[in-house]
Amino acid sequence: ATSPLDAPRQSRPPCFDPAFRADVLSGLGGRAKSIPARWLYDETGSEIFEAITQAPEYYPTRTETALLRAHSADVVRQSGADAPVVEFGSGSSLKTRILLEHMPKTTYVPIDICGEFMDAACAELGARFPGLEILPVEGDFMQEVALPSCVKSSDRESPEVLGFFPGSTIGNLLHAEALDMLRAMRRTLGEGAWLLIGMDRAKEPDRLIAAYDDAQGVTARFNLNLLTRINRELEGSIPLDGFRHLALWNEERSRIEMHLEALRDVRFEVAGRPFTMGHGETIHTENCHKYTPQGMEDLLAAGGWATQCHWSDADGDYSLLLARA
Ligand code: AVJ
Repeated sequence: ATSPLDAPRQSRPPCFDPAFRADVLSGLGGRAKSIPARWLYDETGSEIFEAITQAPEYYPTRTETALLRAHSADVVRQSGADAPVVEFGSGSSLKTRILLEHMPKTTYVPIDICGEFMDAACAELGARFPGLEILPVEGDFMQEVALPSCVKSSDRESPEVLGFFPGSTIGNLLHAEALDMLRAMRRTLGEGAWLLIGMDRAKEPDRLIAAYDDAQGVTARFNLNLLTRINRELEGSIPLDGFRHLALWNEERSRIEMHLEALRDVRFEVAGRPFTMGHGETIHTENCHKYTPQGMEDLLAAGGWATQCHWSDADGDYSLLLARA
């Protein structure tokens, strides 16, 4: 039975995480303000991100999708069509479907911190591939994750596992974090496992900036949605018209940075605490690292993964790599 006192709980968004409050308060409290990029992806943020992938300037998704179409058969020839597929992050549906077309009867294991986000993706894939066994695992893939016992590579009876990490999501991480994650993935999947990973290449800054500051303003909405989320979930009073989206190329670190820039001096509260920002001051909200072809293979190698195949498009914009533990 629910009493009126329970009512506010029901309005709590799915996967509400007390870490959001902690990250925002500490991120706004310091001198150089920053909030981890993972908080951009609430329900609205995830929807806006889907719209970004359709923007004409945002080349990564369509380029990676074409690479997957061209090379999935190759991948599966090496891993075997029975290799369990372990996806890090819950199915970015279309890309996952392209791969699974070639292995419709295998086991699919999406790993995501949010079980609720996985449900929809799994239902869709289940309808599409009736022979597919789907075993979602709730967990943080920045650490070793315990897989269902039937999918472990180290079990010699079972086929080798194929890890899948598309989208150049690795680019969100700093070098040391990316290394830790690759090592954790190796522990999760076991020796002999395969990893199919997408990574974006460094290129002319103008094209990169356009991809992260599209003319239609979709990426701007995506970034500014973080402020809306803070206002809603953390009782914030941040003036939305006091900020603008900023995408800059950091040449030294070879990354696009997204920031929210204050357009004037602003003062606001979050979770009952006061904050002030000066005109021009920014909140750093995301890093998107871009790699050289050799840099990708070096990063994978340092994380315990030997590159077996390295595919790119004709313009050399994006890489799809198949590596082995
Ligand atoms: C989902 C992390 C791969 O870095 O390109 C796109 C996120 N941010 N536009 C990327 C993003 C702004 C995207 N990843």
